[in-house]
Amino acid sequence: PAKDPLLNICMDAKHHKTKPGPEGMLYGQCAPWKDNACCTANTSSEAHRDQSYLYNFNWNHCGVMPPKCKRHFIQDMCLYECSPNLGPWIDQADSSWRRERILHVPLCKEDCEEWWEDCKDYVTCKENWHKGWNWATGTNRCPWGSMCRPFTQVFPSPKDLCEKIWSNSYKYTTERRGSGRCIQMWFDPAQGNPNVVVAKYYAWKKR
Ligand code: FOL
Repeated sequence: PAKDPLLNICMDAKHHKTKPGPEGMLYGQCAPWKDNACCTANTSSEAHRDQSYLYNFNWNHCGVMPPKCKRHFIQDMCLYECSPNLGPWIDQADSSWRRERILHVPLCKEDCEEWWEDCKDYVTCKENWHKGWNWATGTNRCPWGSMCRPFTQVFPSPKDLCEKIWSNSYKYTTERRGSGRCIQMWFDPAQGNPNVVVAKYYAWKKR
């Protein structure tokens, strides 16, 4: 059978490899993708750093982000940079720093809810973290006139967080982890990558 062009591919973005393949070692929370990844080992370790060269992005723009919250942002970055299973949701991007993006990736309910739950105590000044920062110092700072507010005020529900923070990269779903119907940010690689069957299902639905 012909190979489906939406499966096992990498988006054309800032740090992605041209095609997925084994990496031997990926750093920390990105390790689950080591057998087949769109990120290099170097990108995987940068994804764990504050102010990494990847996007010069400052997580601590309204005070220090607690570790239990930051780990979800690291996991999101690992999925975004490393996953070869986001093909069905690759879309053209109208931005200076990438040609392609992901749009409406159906995120598993638990992954979204735990992210929101663990970040509830943090504070931020923006709902969309992709655009509109003040980059005058080389890193993102809150734009003039935007106030640091509790996370729960900026993102009243898990759906608000997962959908709005990265310009609709994700779609909030009520599908459960392990259902084969939603993408997992977190998984145990001992049982293989659960997102492979999810991409297959949605690639097939799109025909
Ligand atoms: N995670 C997910 N799931 N989806 C993503 O698209 C994603 N993107 C990033 C990180 N994790 C992600 C990359 N983050 C800028 C800000 C954040 C960022 C990349 C770049 C930035 O330079 N923003 C400028 C506008 C640049 C432009 O659009 O031309 C700004 O105005 O703040």
